[in-house]
Amino acid sequence: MHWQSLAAFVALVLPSANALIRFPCAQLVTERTDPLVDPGRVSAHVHQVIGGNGFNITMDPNTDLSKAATCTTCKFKENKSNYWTAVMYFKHTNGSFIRVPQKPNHLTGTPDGGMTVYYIQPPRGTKVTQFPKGFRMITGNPMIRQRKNVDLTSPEAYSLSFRCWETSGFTDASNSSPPGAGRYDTVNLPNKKCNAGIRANIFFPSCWNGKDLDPPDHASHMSFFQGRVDANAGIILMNGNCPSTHPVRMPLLFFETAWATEQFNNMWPTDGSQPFVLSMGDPTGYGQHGDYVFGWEGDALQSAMDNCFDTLGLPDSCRQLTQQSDADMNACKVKTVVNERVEGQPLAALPGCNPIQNGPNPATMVNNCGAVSTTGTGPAPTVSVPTATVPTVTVPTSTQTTVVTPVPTAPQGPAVPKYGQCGGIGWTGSTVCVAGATCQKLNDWYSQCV
Ligand SMILES: *[C@@H]1O[C@H](CO)[C@@H](O)[C@H](O)[C@H]1NC(C)=O
Ligand SMILES: *[C@@H]1O[C@H](CO)[C@@H](O)[C@H](O)[C@H]1NC(C)=O
Ligand SMILES: CC(=O)N[C@H]1CO[C@H](CO)[C@@H](O)[C@@H]1O
Repeated sequence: MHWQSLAAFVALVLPSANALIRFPCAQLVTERTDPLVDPGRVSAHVHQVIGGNGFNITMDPNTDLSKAATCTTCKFKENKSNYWTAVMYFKHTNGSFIRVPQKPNHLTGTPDGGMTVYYIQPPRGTKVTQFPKGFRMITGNPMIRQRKNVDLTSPEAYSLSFRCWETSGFTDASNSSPPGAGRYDTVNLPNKKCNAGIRANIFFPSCWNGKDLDPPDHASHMSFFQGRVDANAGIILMNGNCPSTHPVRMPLLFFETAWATEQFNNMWPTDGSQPFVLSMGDPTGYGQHGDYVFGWEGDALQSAMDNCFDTLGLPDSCRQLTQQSDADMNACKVKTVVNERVEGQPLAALPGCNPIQNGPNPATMVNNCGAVSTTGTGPAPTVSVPTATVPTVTVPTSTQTTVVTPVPTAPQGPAVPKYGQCGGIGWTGSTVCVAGATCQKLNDWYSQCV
């Protein structure tokens, strides 16, 4: 978002600006796990996960993540929460799927992929309560393929969207309207080329029923606040009452993910149809969803909410919290537990059983397609393994993503930069890391210089 213009907008239009904290979190792991929806099993589709290294295929709600995790990919160390969303793939006209890399958002430093997380306070004077220990929630529905039938002026209608960045500058027009609002945002995936990439915007509901930490549907304990949304402002700074069924006002949790779709703009199909698809086989974008597992230490989040009142949310202005370096964020990783290839090379199919389903009817679950189903004991991955002739996947060098170029020829090239790939089945590139980094195996398919 273009903060100066937002700040100006706020000063002019809104009676009080909501304060917030906003911080980058690098990628922790990308694989088919979802400890909320599919605890203990391989999940239906690929997720990109950020946050503390207490993340696992099963996460006991009684485990205190702030103690179980020893590091986090987020800027603030106190935050051992986990956050995840679907992953975006580019579908080439030849049928191959290539993971779209994530890139750093504006003013977030150099995180290795990942997301920007916001905790937005209600206007001054409204009490905000931090999420309790064991709290979890999901927003969005991966199965839907058309716009959800909600009042189009309601906060929910503005909660999930995509920003089409026309240019990359921080103060440029296509970065100036608040997320979910203005003419550059759509609820579906943009149906045109976005020259500077696409940012996914996910707002969670912020009113809690005060009772359930994580009901079976992971969602009914939360509600959006009430009120009519100003179409030019969206909900980021909106005030609204919580409904009587869900009276407890929590921080408004918001994720931004910056997808480097621009590098595929010269490979669009000639019929002009948009070629991006979310990992659940969703080419519409309506199935966008986000997951949250609370894991802050003690009352660290409450203290930040009660004491940090920067309307720009800059980490430096929240002295209550402890920052760590980008290098330390990027070094926190967990090993994958699902033995399949999900990135770094063209895939013959989306991981899992996720044929593309265009809708408008809800997608149906496909089972028994031969994909890995159970950790350790399932059948071998059916995705093709790279061969000596695997072609080059181009990634921008300016962004630190873990999707790295497989080199078809030389078995040893120049030293691999930090966080680059240095090994894995079929890897023919260099296995030597730059000075100060060592090659660490994350799974059979991927080793990384850390
Ligand atoms: C993740 O779960 C597996 C299987 O339950 C366990 O072996 C492993 O130690 C866990 N990893 C972490 C980081 O807790
Ligand atoms: C499809 O094209 C991409 C880009 O050139 C390439 O990387 C991939 O290997 C191709 N897939 C097949 C099945 O030929
Ligand atoms: C306030 C606090 O306890 N901060 C801790 C956050 O987590 C790191 C480890 O990642 C500890 O070193 C800090 O003491």
